[in-house]
Amino acid sequence: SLQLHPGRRRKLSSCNSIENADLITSPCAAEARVLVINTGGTIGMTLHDDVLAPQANAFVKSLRKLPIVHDETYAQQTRMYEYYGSDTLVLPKPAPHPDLQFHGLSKQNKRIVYTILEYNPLLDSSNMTTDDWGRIGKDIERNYESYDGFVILHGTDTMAYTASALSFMCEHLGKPIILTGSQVPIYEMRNDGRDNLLGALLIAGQFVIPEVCLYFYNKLYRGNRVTKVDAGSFNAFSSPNLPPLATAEVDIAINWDTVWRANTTAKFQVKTELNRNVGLLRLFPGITASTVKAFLQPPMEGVVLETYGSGNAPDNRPDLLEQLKKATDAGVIIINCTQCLRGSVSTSYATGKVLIEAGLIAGGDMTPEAALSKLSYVLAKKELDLEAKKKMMAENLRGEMIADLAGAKLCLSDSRFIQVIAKSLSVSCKEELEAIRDALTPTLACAAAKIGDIEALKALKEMGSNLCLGDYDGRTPLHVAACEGHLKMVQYLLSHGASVHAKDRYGDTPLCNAVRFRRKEVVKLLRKTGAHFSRHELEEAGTEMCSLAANGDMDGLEIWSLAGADLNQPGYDGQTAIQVAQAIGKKDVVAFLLRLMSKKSKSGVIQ
Ligand code: ASN
Repeated sequence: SLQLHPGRRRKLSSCNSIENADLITSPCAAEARVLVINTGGTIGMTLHDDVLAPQANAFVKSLRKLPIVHDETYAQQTRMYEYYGSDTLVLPKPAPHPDLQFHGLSKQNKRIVYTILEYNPLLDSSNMTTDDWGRIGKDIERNYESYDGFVILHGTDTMAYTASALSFMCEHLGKPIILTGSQVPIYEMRNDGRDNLLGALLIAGQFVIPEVCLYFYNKLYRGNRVTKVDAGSFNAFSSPNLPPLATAEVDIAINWDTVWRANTTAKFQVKTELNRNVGLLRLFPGITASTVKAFLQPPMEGVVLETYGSGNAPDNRPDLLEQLKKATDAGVIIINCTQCLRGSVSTSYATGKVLIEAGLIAGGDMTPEAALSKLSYVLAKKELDLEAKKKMMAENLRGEMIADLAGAKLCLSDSRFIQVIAKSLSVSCKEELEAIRDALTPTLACAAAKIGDIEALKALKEMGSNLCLGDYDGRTPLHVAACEGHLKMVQYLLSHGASVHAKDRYGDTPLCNAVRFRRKEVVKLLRKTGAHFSRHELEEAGTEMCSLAANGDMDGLEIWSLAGADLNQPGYDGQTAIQVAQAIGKKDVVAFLLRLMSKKSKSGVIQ
């Protein structure tokens, strides 16, 4: 019954008018096909002897009677069952949806035709094993080309594990795979199953989101980012470290920036080989070394160690650390994940550093579910040696973590930076791109400021770059533009958030730079915007102006004056510039200084 029925397509292809898509005589124009794999879970459970258990062969029959999820008239008039089989249903025609048109995915609202493949036995998800994950993966692979998207009905208890595992097993995925289920059976009067099923079907059928996702309570999440957080609420899942990929409120709003981008030309395939010698170990105060030792014994090959806070473990427990070190030396891969619901492991504490010394790999902001299934997937890769597997564990494979981009924040010559760029060109998610962008911005913006290329700065700004950021020497684009005397550029920067008070590593502000390079107009503009010398700089200016006076450098004196220096400020020996000029007989300088002073007193301090 899961065969594609090309006959229907061919027969109906004689209908040539898309405008007639809503007429039953021409259903071919706007249909999306979704395969629903029903693995079990509460959504299809009924009460037996006072406990909920899956009910076989009831789901399709029940849905067929629900007009909200099935349009029997359409099915009959288009002879749908003949072509797609009796386990196929079709959603009613949805109201026009502007979002779909906006994204150009579908000019028409599509009919979602969905075929249900029911597993036997149906499982409470507590009974799921890695074999079941493999079965789901293979069924998707087998039917991949016949459907636009896939919905997996699954119990909520282990849904986060299955979603994580499938995200890794499905390599080069190009279509949506959406897991959903419910907290209350769909047969109950008040239930969350109907909404969850409908939402998952609509998204799977109409949006090309090439990810394994989880849809629950009006939100679409990245599957490997979720965890079940509530046993008694319809809002059962949380994605603590990544915002939802979509929200289904009045409109279905897809957060396209966060959606994983296809990064390969390779064909979709499902890797069902999984290593089961993996485990989760949660640290707790007082855990004994023998517990840890026992846990890490062969055949254990990969462990997710759930540590405290930002990836910490006791650094006063050599017995414990020794067991961890012994295991990693023996080739066990241990991933450091936090027990906290939200946040990431870091090495800012001594108690975190000891784990790196013990050979652990930082798991970033991965959920334990994602880390465990990733281990299972990576360890099963027979073609890779241990080092390659470790490297893979530390990398962001499917958006399950924010890769360690610390290197990207250092400088361009850091080879890790280049690697990160190279990687992000092929593997990218919103967070990675933002980190790269932030790392590149200062350099690119300073380069643009140097040549006065406002268009380039505009482009950077449009990317969301912050033009106030300094480079490795703390030099901001405004510093550079001030040095070069690019007045328009300075103007642009000042009106787009650049700070006149930014100091580079030498303590210099853009005003200091403009004075040094004698950029008169820039100095004026900066002063107008509130730039000023520090008190210390103003004191130092005395000596500087004395030597300018001695050299007869009137341009220099004017610049200092424009920049706010007091022409009467004495130098290191107590003499002022005018006294120096008088002493050495530079009458023109004296006259110039007097003119400047009277001009200044007439017009106030700022020119
Ligand atoms: N025990 C059920 C399961 O995971 C829970 C549910 O689906 N709400 O199959």
